[in-house]
Amino acid sequence: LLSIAFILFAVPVLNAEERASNPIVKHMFTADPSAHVWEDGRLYVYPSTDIKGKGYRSMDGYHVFSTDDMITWKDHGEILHSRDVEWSGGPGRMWAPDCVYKDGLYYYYFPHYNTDQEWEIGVATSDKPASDFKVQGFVKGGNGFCDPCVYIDDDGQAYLYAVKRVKTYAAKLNDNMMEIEGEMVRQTDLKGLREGPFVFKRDEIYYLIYPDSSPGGHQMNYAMSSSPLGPWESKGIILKKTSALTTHGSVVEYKGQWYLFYHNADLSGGRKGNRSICFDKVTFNEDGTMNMVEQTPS
Ligand code: FUB
Repeated sequence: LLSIAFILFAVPVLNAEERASNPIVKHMFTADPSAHVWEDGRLYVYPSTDIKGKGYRSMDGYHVFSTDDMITWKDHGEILHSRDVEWSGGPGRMWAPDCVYKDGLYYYYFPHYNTDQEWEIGVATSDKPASDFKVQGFVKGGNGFCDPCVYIDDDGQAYLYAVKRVKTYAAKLNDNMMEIEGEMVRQTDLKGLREGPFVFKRDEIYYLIYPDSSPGGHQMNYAMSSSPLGPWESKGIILKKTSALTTHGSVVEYKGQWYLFYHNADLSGGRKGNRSICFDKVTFNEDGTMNMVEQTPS
């Protein structure tokens, strides 16, 4: 009896926290990690969820993970599912998300199909970083766009980056964080861009990292600019292909060290739609250029 009780109560605890090297989540498949450090001092990762044995179209909900030591990761559980989305066109197609914090609220952006089977960028909000998200609608002016990234500059202005037909567009977001100011403007000069832009700033330089379409496995590239809306100068590759076909990630500084979050497919033995999130250190040169990231093997 004692051993049955142990199994019943121990399994959820083991699943909720993982001590990990790459990949950092092993009890489920995860991809497209967007990493952020919030005011509570923890680093949170907002990935998409891959479904075991299935492909990208089946992706249907989101978990959040967090750490305070880059070793032990807590799974906060599922924060959103297609059934929570009033304007949903049906299950699946919940692709790469992002999250930002503004004036006491966390804004969670997720691409999902509407009833016309077209992409919308959904918006859910919460006053907590990893629970209680409520869908508020979708970004007005964002129809047809996927892979949202939202960046808030030091002056409080928010920018939305998103992808349509393998091109990245960007625009300012209004104060309500749900409407585009003007129109989405094509960001040219992003050599070879395929999808998945992520923007961050370091020492007054804006960086946009993005996957290319390299055959056999996409590689992560980066571009630099002195403005959040470009023009961008493509600088080359920072992550060579992984065991996954796609690549998609984010860059964040935590406790004085910069990291690249990305995914591979080592855990599934290279299965395209069964990816796993990873991280590795990233370093910069004096002129701000980035060095190639070494992948820690799984
Ligand atoms: O995870 C589904 C899609 O695959 C993402 O939206 C793309 O960026 C690619 O990683």
